[in-house]
Amino acid sequence: MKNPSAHFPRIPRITYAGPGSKNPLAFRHYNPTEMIDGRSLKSHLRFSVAYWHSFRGTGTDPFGPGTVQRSWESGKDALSIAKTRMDAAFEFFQKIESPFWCCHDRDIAPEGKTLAESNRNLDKIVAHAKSLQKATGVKLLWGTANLFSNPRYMCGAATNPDAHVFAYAAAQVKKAIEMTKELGGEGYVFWGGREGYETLLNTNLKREQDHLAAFLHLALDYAKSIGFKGQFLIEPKPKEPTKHQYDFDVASGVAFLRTYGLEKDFKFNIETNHATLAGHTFQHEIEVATSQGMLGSIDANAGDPLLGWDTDQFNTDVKEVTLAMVAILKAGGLGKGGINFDAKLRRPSMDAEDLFHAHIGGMDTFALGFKLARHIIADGRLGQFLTQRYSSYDSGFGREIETGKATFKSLEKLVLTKLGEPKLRSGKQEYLENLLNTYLHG
Ligand code: XLS
Ligand code: NI
Ligand code: NI
Repeated sequence: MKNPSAHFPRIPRITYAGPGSKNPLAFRHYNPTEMIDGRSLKSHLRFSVAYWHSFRGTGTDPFGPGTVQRSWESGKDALSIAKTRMDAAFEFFQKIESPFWCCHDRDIAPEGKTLAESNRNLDKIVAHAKSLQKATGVKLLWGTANLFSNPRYMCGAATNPDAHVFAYAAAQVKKAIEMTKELGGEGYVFWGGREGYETLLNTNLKREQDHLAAFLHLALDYAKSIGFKGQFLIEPKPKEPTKHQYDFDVASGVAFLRTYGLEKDFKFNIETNHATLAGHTFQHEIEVATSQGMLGSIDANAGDPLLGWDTDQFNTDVKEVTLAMVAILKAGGLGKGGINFDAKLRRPSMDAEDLFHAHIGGMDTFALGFKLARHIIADGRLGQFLTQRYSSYDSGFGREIETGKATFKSLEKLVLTKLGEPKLRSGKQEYLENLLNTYLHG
C-alpha cells in the first residue's frame, strides 16, 4: 500500500475513547490492546470484516440499483479495479482495528470467460492480497467459494441435478481451498448457497443429499492432500435463496454430518440472522453446536424482527450478543474461529464513513457483550441456579440415570416404595429475567 490514507483520507485510525466518549468515530467498549486473562481484547474477539458486503456491496435491492459510490471503484480494467479495491479494504481493516478478513473467491477477483481465466485472475489478486497481509499483519479468518451467483449454479452446485455442474463446482472449490491455504486462512466455510430446492416436484432429495456429502468428502480429501490445516465449517441457513436449504440449522447439520461420517472434520459457522430465520435464537444455535463440541466461528449480524429474510444488519442488540457470549465463553471461546461481520449497510447508508459507524457499532456491541458475559459468569448466580436445578442427578438414583445404571424396573421400585410423588419446583424464569437485567442495566 503506497499511501496509507489514500481511500479514507478524512478518517483516522479508530481508537478507544471509553464509554463516556461522544466521538462517533471512536470505540467506547472495544479497546484492542486491553489485556484480559493475559491476552489482548483484540485476540479474544478475533473480529473479521466480510469482503463481500463491505467491499462488493453496492446497495442494490430487488426494487432498485446500487446507491453507494466508492472512490476506489475505478480503473482501466477489472483486474486493476480489483487491486485498488483491495488496497482500500486493507486500509479499512487497519483503520478499524480488525485483525482478520473473510472472502469468497469471486469477491476478490473477476470471473473470466473460462475456469482457467478465472483461476489466473484469482492467482494475480491472491498474490496482491498476500503482500497486503504481510505489510499490515491482517490475516484471513476463512475463505470460501461463491457457488451461487453465476447462473450455472441456479439449481445448486454440489446438489445440482446435472453432474457437469457438480464437476465445475468441485474444480472451483479445489481452487478456493488453494486460495485459502495460500493466504494462511484459519478455516474454510461451506455455506450452502443454492444447495436446497424450490419444489420437491423436480427434486430427488435423497440423491441431492448424497451428492452434497460426496462433495464434502472430496473437499476434505483434497485439503488433506495439499496439507491445508484450516478448520472446515458448515454455515447453516434454513431458507433463502431456496425455500428449503439442506443445512437448515445446527441440529440438522449435526445429523447430516453424522449420517455421512463427516462429523470429526467439520464444525459450525453460526450466523445470527440464519438462526432467527430458522425460528431459533442465536444463543440456541451456539448451545446446540457447543453441546456437540462443534462450535467453530460466528457470522455476526442481525435480522429485523419484522422482516422474514436475511437482512444482514450490524448487530447492536446488547442482550442478544451478551447471551451468545455467555454460551461461547462457557464453551471455552472460539478457538481458531472469530467474529466475522457478515453484515451490510442499509441502502441509504451510502457514505464510505458509514462503513466505519457500522463496524464500530458491531465491535463495541460484541466487546460489551464479552465483558458483560465475563461478569455474569464470574458473578456466578446464573450458573449456580443451573447447577442447583439439576443437582438431583448428581448423586443417588439421579446419578444412576446419567451413568446408565438405572433401569425402568429399578426406577419403578423406587417410586413405589420410597419416592412417591415429586415435589413441584419453580423454574423461576421471571426472577432470572430480572437478574439478567441487573447485569445489563444495573
Ligand atoms: C449468506 C451467507 C454467506 C456466507 C458466506 O446468507 O451468510 O454470506 O457467510 O458464503
Ligand atoms: Ni454468513
Ligand atoms: Ni447470511
